[in-house]
Amino acid sequence: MVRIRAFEDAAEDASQGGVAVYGQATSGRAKVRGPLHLSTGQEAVAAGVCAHLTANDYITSTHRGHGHTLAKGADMTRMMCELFGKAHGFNGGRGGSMHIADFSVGMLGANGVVGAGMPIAVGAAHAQKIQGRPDITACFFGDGAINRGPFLESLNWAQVYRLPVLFVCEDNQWSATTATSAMSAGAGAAARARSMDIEAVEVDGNDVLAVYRAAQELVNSVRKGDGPKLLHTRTYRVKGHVSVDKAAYRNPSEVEQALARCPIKKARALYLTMPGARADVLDQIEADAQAEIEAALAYADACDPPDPETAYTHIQTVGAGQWH
Ligand SMILES: Cc1ncc(C[n+]2csc(CCOP(=O)(O)OP(=O)(O)O)c2C)c(N)n1
Repeated sequence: MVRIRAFEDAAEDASQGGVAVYGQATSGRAKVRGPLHLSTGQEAVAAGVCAHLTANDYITSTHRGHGHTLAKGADMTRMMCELFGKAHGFNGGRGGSMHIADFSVGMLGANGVVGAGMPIAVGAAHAQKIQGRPDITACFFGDGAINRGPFLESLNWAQVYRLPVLFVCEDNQWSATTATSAMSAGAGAAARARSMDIEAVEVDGNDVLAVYRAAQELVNSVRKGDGPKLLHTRTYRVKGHVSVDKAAYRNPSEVEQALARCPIKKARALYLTMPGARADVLDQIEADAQAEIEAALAYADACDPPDPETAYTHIQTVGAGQWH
């Protein structure tokens, strides 16, 4: 959680033209350009779920995917390089924040199209089942995605074929500038899953222990071959929809309440109630994350962009069926 927070804070800063590593804000051009969707305050969902996944398990993610990717084991430096548009990035600097994929850790892709990761997850899980593998796929999606067709199709297909998928609804209560409650009929993701006889569990998404425990049971069950399950995590989107969005459309009091429920603060407080707990251990975890992000920023800043000679690589000439 602490590494994800460090990453999100640094990425936000870099998108505004400041680079935290130098200890000063620079007013020059932003190092990260384009839309940046931050998962600040939602770290417990990624951490609590991915803690139960092996390197061979898959995940699919959303447009807000940095946390899921880091929690699945992806390298922080390569992710920052991707945000900076540099050659060492996961996609050679061509994808940016919303198109990160790292197959080496089973991260099949962030996705700028809401809900589009869901059928990809189900396809991956179908392959896992056909191949008789012991692996599963965890599919992260937002509360807004449940109103799109891929949600219905994916849950249905996964249940009909009893596929090894854990659907994880990261319910941060907002869908861009609209409160999800204002546009979703019924009782939400869990109720819709139950209507298809898919077991669904609802949990406080800011309580990492609660997420961890609920995910543990569901992952074990999916891995055993019990078919798909759904975990509905209730959290909150602390930042605006994208980094430039000041979120003036919402009541500041709800943000304050969410900040008071910060999952990292909550986990810290809980740990310190335990016998033998040491605050210096937690301080060291934070210091390590800070050192790691500073090194990642420095590397990304110094790294070269993709060679202009390769500008047409990975481009398909539409109609000609030919890749360059
Ligand atoms: C198919 C599609 N429709 C609309 C959009 C524009 N859009 C981007 S993010 C977003 C809101 C998504 O909300 P949610 O799924 O709850 O995820 P969150 O942003 O809250 O993490 C919308 C409508 C899109 N990217 N794709």
